[in-house]
Amino acid sequence: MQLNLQNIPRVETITKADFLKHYFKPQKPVVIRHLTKDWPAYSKWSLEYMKDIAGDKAVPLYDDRPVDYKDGFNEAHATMKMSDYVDLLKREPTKYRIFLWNILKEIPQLQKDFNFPDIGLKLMKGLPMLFFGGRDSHTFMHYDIDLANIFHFHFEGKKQCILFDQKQSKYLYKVPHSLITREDIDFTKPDFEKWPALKNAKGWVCNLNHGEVLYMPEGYWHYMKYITPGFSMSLRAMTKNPKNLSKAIYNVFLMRNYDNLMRRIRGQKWIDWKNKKAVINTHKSF
Ligand SMILES: O=C(O)CCC(=O)C(=O)O
Repeated sequence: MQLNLQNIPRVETITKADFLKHYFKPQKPVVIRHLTKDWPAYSKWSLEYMKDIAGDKAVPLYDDRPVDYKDGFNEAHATMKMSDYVDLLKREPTKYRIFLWNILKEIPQLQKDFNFPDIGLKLMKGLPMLFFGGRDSHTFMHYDIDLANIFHFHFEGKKQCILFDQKQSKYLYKVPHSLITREDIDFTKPDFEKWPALKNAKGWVCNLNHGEVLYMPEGYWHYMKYITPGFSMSLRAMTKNPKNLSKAIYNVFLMRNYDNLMRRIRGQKWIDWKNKKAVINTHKSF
């Protein structure tokens, strides 16, 4: 048995009007194959180019260890020089990923290599973020704290993306007071004996190749698996839905601080309780 996933539609190009009508308004994902064809990044961006341009930068790295109460929110697990990291990615599979690396702050000249596409949404200019990963590494199933619309551009290699909308949360073993599902679920081949509610979830899947962009609607859950080493850039546009905006404000100002406080007070017991609650809540409602 496999997850109930349908292929995300793929288009070669798209007009602003069609994007808004067919994907943004109904909040459906889409892969656009040729949106980046006229960017310098399309021919320039590769792991080798990143090594040349940012080789001396110390980069924060994340692996797939479970959340520890001692870690701060999104706190890195290690750091390495970018040149050593790219060598590692090319040499062997590694769990180490770069997550949310702000290009403008770190390597401003990369800004000349791309533009903010005119797709009918106001993209946030200050927040282009980079993500890197090694063969077979993955990013846990999560959604973004601000429930933004995300345009996820992929470079070098192949990446699998599995998505669910927020209505599926009740089947996904969502950990309370967080933005993640149980980290021990392998969404590429889930154990349905252990996680039976996943049988009811309906989601989406695609493989992204060099230069392709995936549009992820507001608050969509995403699980990314790097099939080969590569990297991606996300551009985002704020949610336009008042309900999602209030959830984003709640997440940023209340949820995150409450969770940090509880980690300090209750330590690992808080994390263990949340993980148990993820199963109890899901099995209660499915
Ligand atoms: O590709 C990744 O490693 C994570 C991407 C992601 O979480 C995002 O674009 O919001």
